[in-house]
Amino acid sequence: MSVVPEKSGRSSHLRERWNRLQDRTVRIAVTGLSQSGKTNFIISTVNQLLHPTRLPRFVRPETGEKIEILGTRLFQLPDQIPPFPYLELLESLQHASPAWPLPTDRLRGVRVGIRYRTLGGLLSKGSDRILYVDLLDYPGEWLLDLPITGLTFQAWSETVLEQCRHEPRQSLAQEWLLAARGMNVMAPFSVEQDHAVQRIQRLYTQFLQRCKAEPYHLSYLQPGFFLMPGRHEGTLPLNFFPVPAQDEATKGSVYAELERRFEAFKKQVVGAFYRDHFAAFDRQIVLVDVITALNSGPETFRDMQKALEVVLESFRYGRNGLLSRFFSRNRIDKLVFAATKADHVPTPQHANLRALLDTMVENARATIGFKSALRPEIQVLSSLRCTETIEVEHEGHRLSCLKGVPEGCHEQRILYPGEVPATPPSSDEWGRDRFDFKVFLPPVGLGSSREPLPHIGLDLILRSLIGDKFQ
Ligand SMILES: Nc1nc2c(ncn2[C@@H]2O[C@H](COP(=O)(O)OP(=O)(O)OP(=O)(O)O)[C@@H](O)[C@H]2O)c(=O)[nH]1
Ligand SMILES: [Mg+2]
Repeated sequence: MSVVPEKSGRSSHLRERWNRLQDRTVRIAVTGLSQSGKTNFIISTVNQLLHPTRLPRFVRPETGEKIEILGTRLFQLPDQIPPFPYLELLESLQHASPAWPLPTDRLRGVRVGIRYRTLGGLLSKGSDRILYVDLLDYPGEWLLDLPITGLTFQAWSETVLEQCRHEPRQSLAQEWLLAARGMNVMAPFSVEQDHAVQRIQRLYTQFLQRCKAEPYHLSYLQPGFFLMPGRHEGTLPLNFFPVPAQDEATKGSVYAELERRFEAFKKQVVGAFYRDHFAAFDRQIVLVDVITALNSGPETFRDMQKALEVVLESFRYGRNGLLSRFFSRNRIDKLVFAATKADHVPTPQHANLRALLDTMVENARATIGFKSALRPEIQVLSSLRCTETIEVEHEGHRLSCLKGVPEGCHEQRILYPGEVPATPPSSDEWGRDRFDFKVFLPPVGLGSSREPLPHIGLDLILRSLIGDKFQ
């Protein structure tokens, strides 16, 4: 199978606008913090769409007429967004020794065209229609930077320094804090000073990386663009770090230069993302790896809760919201949150997983006073199902267990993974190593199957994201 490039230039631009007017393109943005499952979601979604006979039944929303899908095809996006390498990634998953995708730190996209017609009713006599489904993969870390745009350099610095007074950040922050305190930020800015700034910025970024990595898995880390710089890597607007407030920042000082770069970061990095990309998204799915957060303990879990509050800010439209700085019109009309890697727990626990994410999102909504007509929908998802649920008799009880190949093993095992709580655990409930959900490897032999990739919940998510777009 090949990917058909969409023609660029004026005619394609006009066709693009016409398609949009006709509601024939739906641009779905896929995000989530790193390793939440974005790339796998896009691989599997494209794969399901390219197996049209196995897609869920769609109906025309106004009339209930059935939709017949005549064929689907892969395209490149018509704009300048780098292509999502679907075929390459699928090949790796389907290899005799399957490999998960490598981490990605920038925006990428792919388009699937769905040719269809309505069955019965007047329109069946008309011509076929095409719905273009654009899927864009971008790091959720970028959404964490929206609140920064409402802060001064001093206010933002104080927020970060306050966070660093608590564990585990306090211990992890020692190196950059020591270096930052050793710098005279009131000194005149010079090439030598710039060298020192770069060094401290690197130490600060390493601190964020350590917070994000094993075993902490913290989520609320700013600026998210330091962790996922994408095309801004190494540029000046990313070259600053938080500094304690100064009585008077003299013109030409290091402090004044850091402040200037911070302001440039707000406009040229965060602003550019919201203006150039976010403003064009029609629908958004946010992937949340609740299971890894449970495994990592109470601090990580609470941190993820805080990150969810910040992520929701990007969907709070209105004249006074932070978003109104970048665009005026509300475009995203559907917002889905999905708990990923649901195959790490047996099927009977999916209801709890869903309820847990629902409560987390509801708590985030309540905390930030999110009262939008855009009500988040909650789903449970495994883009690539790596396990099977089986019932096992144990000491007179029936236990739902998982069969699959856990990471570090070479053969299938049957494991009882423990239970997912339906609500966030209270302080007493956390206990030592309370949760220990295992990671499973992709199934072998996917390449020889004519079936689409095995999944959990993708059909429901697809119905929700594109079902009403068949006209
Ligand atoms: N068992 C299982 N593991 C999954 C699934 N989806 C993702 N994973 C695991 O999660 C890891 C990250 O998945 P990706 O799709 O690369 O996640 P991402 O959000 O694109 O990650 P970054 O690009 O690093 O931000 C994979 O390497 C797998 O280990 C799934 O459906 N089932
Ligand atoms: Mg990725």
